[in-house]
Amino acid sequence: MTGSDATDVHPRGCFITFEGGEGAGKSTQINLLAERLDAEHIRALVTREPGGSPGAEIIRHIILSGMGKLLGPEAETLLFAAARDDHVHSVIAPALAQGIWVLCDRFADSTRVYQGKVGQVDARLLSSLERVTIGCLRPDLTVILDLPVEDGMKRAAARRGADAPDRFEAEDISFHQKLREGYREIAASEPERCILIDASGTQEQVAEKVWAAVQGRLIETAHAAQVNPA
Ligand code: Z5A
Repeated sequence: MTGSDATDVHPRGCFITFEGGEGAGKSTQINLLAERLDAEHIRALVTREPGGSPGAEIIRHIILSGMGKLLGPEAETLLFAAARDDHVHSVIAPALAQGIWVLCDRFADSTRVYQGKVGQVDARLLSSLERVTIGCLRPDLTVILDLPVEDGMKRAAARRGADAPDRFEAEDISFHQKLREGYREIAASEPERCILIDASGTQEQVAEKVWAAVQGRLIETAHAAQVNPA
């Protein structure tokens, strides 16, 4: 497939989100996927949440410093929503409209799991905020990297070295266990959108599984639509 093929068969870029617990390998895999898409001449933008736009990066700093937690769970949720609103409207939606693929490290499922399932923030508040911030925008594919909690925490600690843990890294093991359950529930309830990938292999083994999902669910589907238009 060439770059022009990719945008021709899919006028709007594909939107892929990566989710999972701490240290699951999202950043690593998103960058490997971007390299693979580049080799296929598919234009892709790598971004992240919270953050991804200048305004949202400022909010990220406030959240990860622990300041948001001091304001309470609802106010911290509003900070995530404000960051997402800016990111979606100034970065994600314009890129997709230009046919650029967007690979986002965490998105709305993180709010559902961290603030909803684990943080117990009212589901009505979460769904109202989701409606305002993302509207009808849904990922075409969500890759959920699944890893035993202890392994993810070990990976994250090794990467962090002597640095202090951030707001979420500092939470205890039961918090991270609930996160894992929350992601597995989402994967089971939305199989058309989500794929749960065992992230315990080597980076290369995991990358092969991610690529197989992207090829099977997005690239081949786009080809089929081109060959057999509705
Ligand atoms: N949050 C929220 O509460 N609500 C929301 O709506 C949103 C987010 C959007 C952002 O943290 C925090 O915000 C996040 C949820 C919350 N909290 N946590 N924790 P972040 O962006 O700073 O961090 P993160 O998203 O959790 O990612 P991470 O911990 O940095 O990990 P990762 O991206 O999944 O993993 P990695 O950096 O690719 O890999 C970690 C290390 O493992 C690294 O040294 C790699 O080289 C190594 N690695 C990667 N893959 C492998 C394999 N396969 N084998 C061995 N080692 C590996």
